Amino acid sequence: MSDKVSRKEKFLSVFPELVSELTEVLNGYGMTKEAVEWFTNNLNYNTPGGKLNRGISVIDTYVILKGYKSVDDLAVEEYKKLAILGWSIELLQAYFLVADDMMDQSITRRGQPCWYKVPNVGEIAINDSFMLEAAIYILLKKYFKQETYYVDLLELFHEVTFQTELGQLLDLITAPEDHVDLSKFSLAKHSFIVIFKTAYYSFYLPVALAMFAAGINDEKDLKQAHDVLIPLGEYFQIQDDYLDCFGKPEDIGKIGTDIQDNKCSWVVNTALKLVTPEQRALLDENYGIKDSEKEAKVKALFNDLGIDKIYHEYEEKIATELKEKIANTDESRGFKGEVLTVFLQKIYKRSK
Ligand code: GPP
Ligand code: MG
Ligand code: MG
Ligand code: MG
Repeated sequence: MSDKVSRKEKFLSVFPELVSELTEVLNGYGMTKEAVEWFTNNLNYNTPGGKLNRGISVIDTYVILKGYKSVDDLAVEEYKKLAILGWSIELLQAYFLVADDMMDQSITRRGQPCWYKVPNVGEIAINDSFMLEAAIYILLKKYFKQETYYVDLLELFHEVTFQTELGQLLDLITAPEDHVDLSKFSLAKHSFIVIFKTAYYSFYLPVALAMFAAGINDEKDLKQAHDVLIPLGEYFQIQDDYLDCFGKPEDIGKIGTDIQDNKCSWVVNTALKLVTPEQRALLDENYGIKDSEKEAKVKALFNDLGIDKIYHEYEEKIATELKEKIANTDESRGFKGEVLTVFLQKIYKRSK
C-alpha cells in the first residue's frame, strides 16, 4: 500500500513542472495573463484528479522491461521522461473526459463538477479539451524529438486517439441518453465499443509507450502485447458493467446507474440473448428509465436469467485464455510476459 502511495506521489510530483513548461509556451506566444491562468486552471482541474493507473503503468512496465528492481533504480532524467509519457496518457484521458461529459451531459466527475459545469466555463470547455490534447504534442516534441522512436510515439497517439473516437461514436449512436431502443444493442457491438472506447488507450497505449521507450519495437512484440491487452481491456469493462449491477455499493464506491441510464452494458446484452418474448417485453418497458421500481424489475429479471453465473463462467474462461497466451509469450527479442501478468493480476476477480 505505502509503495503504491509513494509511486503515485512521485508521479504527481512531476506534474507542476509540466504545467509551468506548458504555460511558458503560452507566455512565449505573448498570451495575456488571464489566458495563461485559464489554461493553468484547465490543466490542474482536469488532469491529476483520477487514480492515475494508466500513467503510472507506463513507468511500471518500463521498469520490468529494463529488468530494474524498482522505480528507484531509474536515473532522475530517465524517470522524468517516462513520467512525461505517463502524463501524456493522463492528458489524453483529460481531453476525452472533458469532451465526453459535455456529450453525456454529466454533472460530476472525480468528485467535483464536470469542467463545463464550472461557472464561466460552459462551452469554452470544448476549446479547453482541444488544448489538453495539444499539450501532449508540445511535451512529446520537447522531450522526444531527438529520439529515433519519436515518430512511433506520434503515430501511436494519433492512432489510439482515432480508435477511441470510433468507440465514442458507436457508443453515442447506440445508446442515446434520451431514447431507448434495445434492438440497437448486441454483444458484438458491446465488444467493439469497449475495445475501441477504453481498451486501446487504457491498456495497449501505456504498454506500447513503455516498449518504445525501452527500445522494444518489433511489430511482433507490439502484436503480442496487443493480443493480450485488448481482450484484457474488454474483460476489465465487462467487470465494470457486471459490478455496476451486481457489485456492493460499499465495494465499488458508487451506486450503479447503468440500467436507468440505458447503457449498452455487457449485462443487458447477455440478457437479450436469453430472454423469452415475454421477458423481452418486460425489458423494453422497464430498461433505461429513471425510475427505481422499473430498475428493480429489470434487476429481478437479470437474476432470473442467471447473469451472475454466466459472468463467473466468462471470468474463468477469459482468465484461463489470457494466462495461456501470456505463458506462450516469445521473449526472444526482449519483450516480457511479466508485463502482461501484472496487468492481469490487478484485474482478476476484482470486486471494486
Ligand atoms: C467515457 O465513457 C468516454 C471515454 C473514455 C472516451 C471519450 C472519447 C472521446 C473521443 C471524447 P463513458 O461516458 O461510458 O464513461 P463515464 O461514465 O466515465 O462518463
Ligand atoms: Mg460519460
Ligand atoms: Mg460517454
Ligand atoms: Mg460503468
